[in-house]
Amino acid sequence: MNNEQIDLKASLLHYLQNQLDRRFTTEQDYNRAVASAIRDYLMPAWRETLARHHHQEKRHAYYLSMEFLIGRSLVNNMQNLGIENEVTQAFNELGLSLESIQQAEADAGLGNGGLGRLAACFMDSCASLALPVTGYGLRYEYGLFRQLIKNGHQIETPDCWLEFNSYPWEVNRKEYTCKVKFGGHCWTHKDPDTGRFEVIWQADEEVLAVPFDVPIVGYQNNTVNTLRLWDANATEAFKLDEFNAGDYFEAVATNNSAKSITMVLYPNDSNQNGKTLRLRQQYFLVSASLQDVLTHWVKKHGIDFSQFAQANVFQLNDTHPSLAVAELMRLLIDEYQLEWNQAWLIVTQTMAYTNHTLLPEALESWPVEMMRTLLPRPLEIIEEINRHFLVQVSYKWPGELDKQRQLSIIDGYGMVKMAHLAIVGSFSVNGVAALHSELLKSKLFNHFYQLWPHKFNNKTNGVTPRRWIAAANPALRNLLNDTLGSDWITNLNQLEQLEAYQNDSAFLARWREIKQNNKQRLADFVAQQTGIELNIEAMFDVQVKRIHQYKRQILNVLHVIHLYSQIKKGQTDNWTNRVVIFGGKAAPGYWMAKQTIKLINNVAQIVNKDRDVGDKLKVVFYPDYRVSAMEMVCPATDLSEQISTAGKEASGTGNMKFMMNGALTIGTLDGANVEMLEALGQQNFFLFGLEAHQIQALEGHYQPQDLINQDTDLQAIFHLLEVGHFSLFESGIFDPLIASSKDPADPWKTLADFRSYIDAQAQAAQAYRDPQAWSRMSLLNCARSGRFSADRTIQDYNRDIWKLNDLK
Ligand code: 26Q
Repeated sequence: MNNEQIDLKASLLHYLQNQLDRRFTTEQDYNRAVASAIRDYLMPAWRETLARHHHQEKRHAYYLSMEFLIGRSLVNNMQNLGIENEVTQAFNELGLSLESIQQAEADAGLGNGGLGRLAACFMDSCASLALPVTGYGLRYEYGLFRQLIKNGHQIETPDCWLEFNSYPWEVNRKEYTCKVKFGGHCWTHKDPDTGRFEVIWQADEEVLAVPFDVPIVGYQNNTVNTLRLWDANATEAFKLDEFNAGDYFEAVATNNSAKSITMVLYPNDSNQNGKTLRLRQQYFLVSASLQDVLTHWVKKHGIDFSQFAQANVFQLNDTHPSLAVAELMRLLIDEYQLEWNQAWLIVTQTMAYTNHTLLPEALESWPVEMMRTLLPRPLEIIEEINRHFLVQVSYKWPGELDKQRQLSIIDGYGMVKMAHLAIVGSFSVNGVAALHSELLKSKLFNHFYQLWPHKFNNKTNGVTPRRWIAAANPALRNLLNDTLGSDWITNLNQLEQLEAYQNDSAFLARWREIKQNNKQRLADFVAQQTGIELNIEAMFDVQVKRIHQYKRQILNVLHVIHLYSQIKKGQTDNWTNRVVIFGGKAAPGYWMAKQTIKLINNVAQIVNKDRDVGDKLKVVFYPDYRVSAMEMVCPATDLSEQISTAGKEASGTGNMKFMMNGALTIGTLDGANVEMLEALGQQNFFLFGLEAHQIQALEGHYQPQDLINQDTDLQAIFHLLEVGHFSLFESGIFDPLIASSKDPADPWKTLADFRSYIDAQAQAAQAYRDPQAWSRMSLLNCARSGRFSADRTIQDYNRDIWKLNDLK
């Protein structure tokens, strides 16, 4: 302990004794006390990291994201600080259980799914690699909704994760508050002194952006990076105006309209909803963050921006923050008097865009007229960027007007295409898995690729082994430490050394014992939550992720019904018992996804209460799936379901968490599955289904009814569904779901992959019957997961895009 550091136990006691009445101390109170003590403890390292960033004239990267799906922080922060033993001991001495206090921490659910969790994993890796990277996001008062299941239906309730409107890990930095403009109009004015034409944006609303900083602790390296989350507030000036006018209620309403910007996270993850409030959120994030960076720059360098592009890089997490392209132009030109070309050079040398989806319905576009009302000046700049850009297009393809039409940032329907803005304004455009990046070049952004091939690159996703192995699976962590030493935590390729044990039966028995214990932990939790008793000798077959048609939970359900129907027919020779676990949230407005949840629950009801079925098959819907749920689920999984329609899942990251924890995968050649298979070899992966190009070739020729006619298993399944076996008193409720999978226009081609999926499932069941062989494959999955560490991903971003020096 260096002298600046505080005595943890004394500090903990201090926070505990500040409770006025100990009789009413709850686990939340203990949690807050220990979090506060640890936050104090990490303060010196945080301050030093900030000072290093400030004093060293080095490049700095900013990760701009509408989502950071952090989850809980206590265990991770203790682990990364290396103070687990000290804190545990202090707790023991106080007669308290650390375990239950850990569970009392609410998940910080400031994200929907993969994209938001990726941002959180990246923050961990950047800090652990001592890279100067700051995250910028929004401090939503309500994170992703909590999911209740009532009568099999999803019910959404608000996620009040901020107890008494505060978060123990954050620090309010109100001294860095800035103002963000909305609405009003612009006019041009000639500066009488300089003769320069200037645009004045007279806004009719200004909102305060108040930063709250969250520490991001690097793994035992004295580095604490910053995640800065903005909270929206009404400006005093506006309130005063209203009060002077005597309208008390109007004043309060103004306040509410400002506050509403960071009130709640939009809960759709693959569909844009076009709401004005979402656009306000996006601009609020971008404007506050860029002002923050520029203010800091000007304090240090004055208004000399000649070195700005050498010193700063912005990574845009999807198009959600792509207004940054226009906003950086605006600030440089309107606030700091740069010329258009100077400013454009800076923007196009500092912006880098990551795409996370190929689904057309998820590509963002905003009506020009909505932008004109809300963001008149940024819109003018976008229009000007587009004019310059279309000239470039016309040089590349002279006379080809359709090229201009296809590439234009503003389309013929008066919509601003945010991906086009992001590509035009960035020096780097990347996808998140090899296949995905190839499809971006050959399909979605092909014309842009022809124009600027050098911009396009791939950065296969990864996940942090600190959270997803060391913290989530302590038994595995201990085994790895005992066997390999502890270097794997920061150098995941070290896991390769596990291969030496692949034929060691004693080692494989320990391997299996860890899995069985983790399954018991999950089974206990499921029993307590749902009353369903699980037998841990059964194969735990898990699909947890957002509910979406492209992810094909329905295909999994068809398999479950197939198993059920086999059991009912007595076709159970060489049977492998299974527990099939589903978890995930549906966007509240996505009716088909919500029906899927209902179907899973109805099937579970029928299957679980059937005495003929018993332990042969159990079906569980795990309610309110979230980060902390995955921490319990992935170490307990035998078989991981990664069954999206090929060409639709950009990468997937849950697939990697399962692999690291020794689950085998049943999956299609989609997203990062392709690279997992490459690392594993076909013998260690249950591959099925059509490839992306075959799915495309099916377009226009897909005949699901023919597939049903050829397949008696499919017929049996549809028979049960259609006679209402799973909807006895809810006649017809699943008709639309059934109809969509039988529709020749089904974009997800579920039935095209049915037969090969059922066959792959049978192989998995067969393989599970040989525990030693299964454990060997399980071990190889872990051993070969090294390249899916987010540390590798971040090193790739840094080598090719950010070019930062580490500050070790
Ligand atoms: C857009 C506009 C308006 C409202 C909401 C949205 C919105 C919000 C979130 C659109 C998309 C998202 C999230 C997308 C997402 O999570 N994509 C996933 O990103 C992962 C990380 O790269 C990939 O692994 C997954 O394949 C991809 O689906």
